[in-house]
Amino acid sequence: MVRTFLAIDLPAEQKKILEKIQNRWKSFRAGIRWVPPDRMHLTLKFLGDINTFQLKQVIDTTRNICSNHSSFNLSLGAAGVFPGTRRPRVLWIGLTGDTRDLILLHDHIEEHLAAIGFPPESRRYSPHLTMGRVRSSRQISRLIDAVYDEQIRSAPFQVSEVTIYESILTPESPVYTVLDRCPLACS
Ligand code: 2AM
Repeated sequence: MVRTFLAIDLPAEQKKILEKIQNRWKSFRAGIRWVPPDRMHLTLKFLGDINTFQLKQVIDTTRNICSNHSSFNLSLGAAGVFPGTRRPRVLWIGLTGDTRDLILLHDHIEEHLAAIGFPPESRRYSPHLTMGRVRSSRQISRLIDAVYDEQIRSAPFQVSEVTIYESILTPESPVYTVLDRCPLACS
């Protein structure tokens, strides 16, 4: 079985910006498990454990969907917390730019993967980059104020492929391995 998810990778320049923001947030010394910037990605669909036959179907389906979608541009957007400030669990950064293209791509992936047996998410898709996960309430309210005050500026980056990842869980942190890269059509 392969623990699989589909994601959009970020260019090095955006990861640098995210690292700088994260370093500012780290200075609050709150109880957060931080996502290392080199591992940050925009999840499109988490599939969990699938077998090798299903993986082949997922690769074929995703490649087919991507070949029918043009590449598009995104920029880093405002920061926030999930599910809300009263019980924060995830600190995230959002996206701006061609978000309609992103949602369309996501919806097609949901629809076509549902047709091969992967149930669609019941929750609405909220595209986000997870920066950290809350582990304790230590210093959390000061950090949350800083999250909402964050002014994020980034140049647009082109999204030109969807990456299929394997996620291997280890006691320290998950290890992600690229299984396939599915190119989007040229825009
Ligand atoms: P997150 O950033 O919102 O936590 C790999 O685990 C990726 O799949 C993570 O980035 C995570 O998104 C996403 N994901 C979505 N649902 C998940 C689940 N039930 N278990 C683990 N990861 C999940």
